[in-house]
Amino acid sequence: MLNDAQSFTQKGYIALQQALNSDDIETLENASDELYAHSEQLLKTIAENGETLTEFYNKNIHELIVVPEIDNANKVCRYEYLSGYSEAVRTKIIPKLQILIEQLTQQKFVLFKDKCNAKNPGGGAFAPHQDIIAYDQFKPAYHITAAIFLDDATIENGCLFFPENYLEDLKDLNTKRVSTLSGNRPVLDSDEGGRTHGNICQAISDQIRWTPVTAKKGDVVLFDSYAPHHSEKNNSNMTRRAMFFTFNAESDGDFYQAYYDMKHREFDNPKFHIATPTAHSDVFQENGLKS
Ligand SMILES: O=C(O)CCC(=O)C(=O)O
Repeated sequence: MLNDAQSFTQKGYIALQQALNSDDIETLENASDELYAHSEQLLKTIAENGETLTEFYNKNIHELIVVPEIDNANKVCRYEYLSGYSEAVRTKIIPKLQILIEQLTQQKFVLFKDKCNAKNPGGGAFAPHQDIIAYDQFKPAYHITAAIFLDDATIENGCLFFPENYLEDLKDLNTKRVSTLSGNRPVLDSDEGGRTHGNICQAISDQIRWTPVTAKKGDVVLFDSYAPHHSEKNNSNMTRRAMFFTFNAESDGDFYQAYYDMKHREFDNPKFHIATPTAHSDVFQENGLKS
C-alpha cells in the first residue's frame, strides 16, 4: 500500500478527504458569494460600456479577472485573482494549503495563481490538458494545484477525471520529459492556437486510462502541473463550484503578481485559455462576441 507521498508521485494527484474544516468552507463560501456577484456585475458593466474584456483589463490591472462561458458572454465561467482580491482567502486559506503541500513534499511552496470555476448548469467542459502548458512563460517548471470543491463533484455535474497511471500508459511515448521534484514528467503534444489550444492530442489522450475523481464539499485534490486532467459539462441543474490554488516551490521565487500583471495586460493571449470552455481568441469572431 502506497503512502500519500508515494501515491502522489506515482499518479500526479491525490484526493484528501475533508482536508478543510467547516470554518474554512465558510470562508470560501463567503468569498465565492462576494466574488461571483462582483464577476457578474463586471461582465454587465463592461457590456454596457461597449468595451472588450481586453480593453477593460488593460486599464484595470488590479481588478478581479472574469472570463465568460464560450456560448454566453454574460455567464461567468471562471474568475481569477482570488487572493489578490480577498483578504480572507489570502490570510486564512492559503497558509493551510501551504501546510498540506509541505506535508506531502517536505518543501515550501508559494502561491502562483488562483481561480474559481463556477461550472454553472450546462457549462464548463474542460478538454484533456496539462496545466504546465499555460505556465511555461514563468520560471517555475513544477507546480502543485489544490482543487477545493464548494459543491459535491459528481459524474453528473462534471467532476475531474485523472489518469489511473499515465506514466505507465505513456511509458513508450517519445516526448519531451522534464526532471521535477516528483521525478521525470512528460510534456504531451497538444493543439496550438484557436479554440482547442492546449488540448492534449487525441491519439495520446486515447492511450490514457481515465478515471473520475468524485469529491465531497471540503475535499481537496492536489495535482501537479503535468498531471493530465479533464472534466465534462455540468449536466445537473445545480452549480459545481471549485476553486483552484496553484503553488510553485518557494525556491523558484514568487510570481503571483507578475502572473496576474501579464494576465491583465494580455487577457486574450491563448496561453491563458488552455483547454477552457471560455470565450477567447478565434471564438470571438466565430460567435460575434467581443473578447
Ligand atoms: O473545473 C473543472 O472542471 C476543470 C478545471 C481545469 O481543468 C482547469 O481549470 O484547468
